[in-house]
Amino acid sequence: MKLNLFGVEVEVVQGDIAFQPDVDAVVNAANAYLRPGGGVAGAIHRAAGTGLEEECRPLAPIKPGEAVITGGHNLPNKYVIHCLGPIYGIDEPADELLALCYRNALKLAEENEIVSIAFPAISTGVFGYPLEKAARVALKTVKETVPGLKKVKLIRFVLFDKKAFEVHKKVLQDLI
Ligand code: AR6
Repeated sequence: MKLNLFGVEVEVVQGDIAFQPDVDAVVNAANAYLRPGGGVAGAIHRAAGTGLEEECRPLAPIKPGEAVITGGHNLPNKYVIHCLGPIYGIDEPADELLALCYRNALKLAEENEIVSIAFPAISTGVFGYPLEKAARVALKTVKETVPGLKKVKLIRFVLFDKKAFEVHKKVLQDLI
């Protein structure tokens, strides 16, 4: 599903964040130490190779809501933007910290003249954020941010499973 908001394509697809060869940047649902882990971080670091971990080391640790940018190494993307989402029930206020991830990632994208960017559903795996709540925060934040974007023309949400994909599609439809 795809729609145009203020000249920016906002798209929701089912797929693997580590295999998005047609976008400039992919976003990592990182851990504070920017190390490989499970889920998205594991997939991104596996595909990028150990050079990514080395580039990440001096940038860590990061705080919930923060984002940092690196090269894509062996990924098909020029950049990786690493965001630390809130651990649900621990890092508060969760909705504000999650929104901050998306805002900070898009800010870095603008600063680096990134035209296309793909996000996973940050915090909805190991960090336990309820899927629909997280989708509402993510898509609302993107909707609020797009009018100010000058460089970014495509924002893609890449959902791993069908359920997450359906939830994000519904939330995007509700927002318009
Ligand atoms: N592509 C797209 N989405 C994925 C993929 C993939 N390859 N793999 C999982 N997902 P998570 P978090 C979905 O746990 O909750 C890591 O170990 C997954 O189904 O990757 O922010 C880090 O090292 C879920 O909906 O990120 C951190 O310690 C969503 O992506 C911690 O987990 C996010 O799941 C971060 O936890």
